[in-house]
Amino acid sequence: MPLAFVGTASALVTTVSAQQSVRAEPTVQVTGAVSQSLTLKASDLAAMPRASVRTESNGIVTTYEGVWVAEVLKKAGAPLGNALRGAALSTYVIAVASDGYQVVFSLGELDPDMSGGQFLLADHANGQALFGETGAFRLVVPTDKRGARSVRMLSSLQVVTVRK
Ligand SMILES: Nc1nc2c(c(=O)[nH]1)N[C@H]1C(S)=C(S)[C@@H](COP(=O)(O)O)O[C@H]1N2
Ligand SMILES: [Mo]
Repeated sequence: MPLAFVGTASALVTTVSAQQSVRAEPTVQVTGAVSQSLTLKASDLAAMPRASVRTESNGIVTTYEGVWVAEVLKKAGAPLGNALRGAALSTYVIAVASDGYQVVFSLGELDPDMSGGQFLLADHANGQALFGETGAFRLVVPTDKRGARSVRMLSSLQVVTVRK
């Protein structure tokens, strides 16, 4: 039964590759108008300067830990601090989630040298690594009045400069 054998073998290959994609380590990417695109794993974020914020939603207090978005963008070579001037001020960042949710932030608001908002790329909540429907990474904005920009399942930060 050579044909039956071939069918079985290809089904086996499909099963193995599907399992590998399920087990793949979660990453968050930084792409677009940066000098260095990044693909960051939890271990990469663990090695960067760490920060934490406290949020309260419906009386539930959560402490998120992670890395400031500005630190991640700085690592990718985005213009921040003294370099955030002129055409660079027309830059925005799309926070893209794996369910298709997308939220736009201006680079200026993400820069703590420019603005008073807090934007944390969180990988832990209350001391536990994020998982499940929140995804491994969440963009937490404790200074916002509503939770809508708190992007769960964050998969990438896409950087776009409007002015050429
Ligand atoms: N990926 C993703 N993130 C998301 C949403 C979404 O639909 N998809 N909804 C947002 C909205 S409208 C709110 S109010 C908060 C709710 O977060 P919570 O479920 O942790 O309270 O998640 C935000 N982040
Ligand atoms: Mo919401």
